[in-house]
Amino acid sequence: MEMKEQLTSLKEEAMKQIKDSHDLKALNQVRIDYLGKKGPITEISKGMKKLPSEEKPVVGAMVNDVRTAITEEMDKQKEELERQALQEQLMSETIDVTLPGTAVAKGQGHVLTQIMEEIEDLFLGMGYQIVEGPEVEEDSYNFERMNLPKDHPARDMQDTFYITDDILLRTQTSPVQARTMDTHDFSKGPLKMISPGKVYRRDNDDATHSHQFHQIEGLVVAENITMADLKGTLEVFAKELFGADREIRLRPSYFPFTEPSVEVDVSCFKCGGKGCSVCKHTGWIEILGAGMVHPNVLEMSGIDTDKYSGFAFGLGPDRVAMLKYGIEDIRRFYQNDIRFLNQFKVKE
Ligand code: 2U9
Repeated sequence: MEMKEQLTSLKEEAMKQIKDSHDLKALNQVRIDYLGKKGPITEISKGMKKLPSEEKPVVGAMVNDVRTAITEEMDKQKEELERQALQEQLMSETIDVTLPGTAVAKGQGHVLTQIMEEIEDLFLGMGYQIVEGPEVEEDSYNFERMNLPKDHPARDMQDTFYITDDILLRTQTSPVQARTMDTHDFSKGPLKMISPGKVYRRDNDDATHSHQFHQIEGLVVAENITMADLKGTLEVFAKELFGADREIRLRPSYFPFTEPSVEVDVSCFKCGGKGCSVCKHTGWIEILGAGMVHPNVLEMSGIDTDKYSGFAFGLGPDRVAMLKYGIEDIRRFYQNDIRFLNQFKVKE
């Protein structure tokens, strides 16, 4: 039975070639070679016409079986090749998660922001609230409410950026305190606040002057507030900011908005008071102005001065940062030179 043998060997041959096909192209070639129009299976089908009629169904069934077997084997091999291809692709695309990453450059708060936040935290810890206010202010809040009427000679001390006759860039943050005193409900407890922020003076910029700098002012108004409360508060402040061994001393001074007024020195944090270049060989560094709030200032906010008194103080974070880090030019803070700013990295 020659045709049957032929079919059997064709099947075996095709199976072997399918197994040996290592890519889809080769596999497709096997399909063309065996099942194509000019392939042996088609030839055998055509030759069946010449067979005796009783053999036709037997051979016909065999042809179908062989074709089915080859087709099924091809599908299996195709699946296997695709599985292998996918596996190879997955392997080649593997990410090694243990490789070190690319470092992201991290910034930090500006050195002045760092100092101001340190001071804010300190006063928050003593129960003060932090209040901010407008930089464009009314003359009345900036000067008149600070006991400096329009014709007051002390106004010459502060050259001011006027926007109109009545509107200016604030020269201190005290107007924020005046606004807060206006609305504070003293029946609910004492007023304890600090106001940090930018202030402006019409100065020519040089190593020690900047037309825009920073201030933090503090204010406490309550019953029975005395100079002792002021001194105790500033002592805690100086020790926290400059070290536990620091001492303070008060020298008489004058501000229109406080009476009496003092200038506050802290013992030198560099030499401990012996005298060095930082303290200009005096052992003391001036860091604050302060005093008991002038009764006129309290009265302008409608506060009963028979019942209430207060203390206030002011300091310049620019100056504090310059002292702390030995920075000799205030303009450094405002030039935004990244090499300067990056020296004040916050330790993690
Ligand atoms: C109210 C009443 C009084 C705030 C005060 C100073 C003294 C002071 C300077 C320090 C260096 C400004 O930053 S600086 O240039 N400030 O000397 N400031 S008492 O007095 C007030 C504030 C608010 C209602």
